[in-house]
Amino acid sequence: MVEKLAGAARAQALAKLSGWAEIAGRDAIRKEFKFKDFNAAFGFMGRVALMAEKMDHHPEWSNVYNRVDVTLSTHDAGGLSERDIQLAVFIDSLA
Ligand code: H2B
Repeated sequence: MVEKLAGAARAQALAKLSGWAEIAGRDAIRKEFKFKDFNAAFGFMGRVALMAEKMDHHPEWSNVYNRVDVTLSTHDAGGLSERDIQLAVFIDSLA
């Protein structure tokens, strides 16, 4: 079972990220990515999808043309966990 991040550990984990915002009313983080065109956006999604499968940790996301809106939260934990931070760091390394 994955532990939900809380207190100082949560604050420290979030401090590693930039551009991710906490969502009001739910323990999750969100970031919007903008690309040159649909091809670049979908390529990004493909790379994230491969890592998501490898980690068995999946984003909630939507795509409109060149924009990809990503929300991360750990469903099994009912909130933010270290897994979301790891996936966010990976996603930022691509974008
Ligand atoms: N993704 C996310 N974001 N949170 C989870 O709790 C989660 C997941 N659990 N992907 C995994 C799959 C779980 O449902 C499977 C059975 O391992």
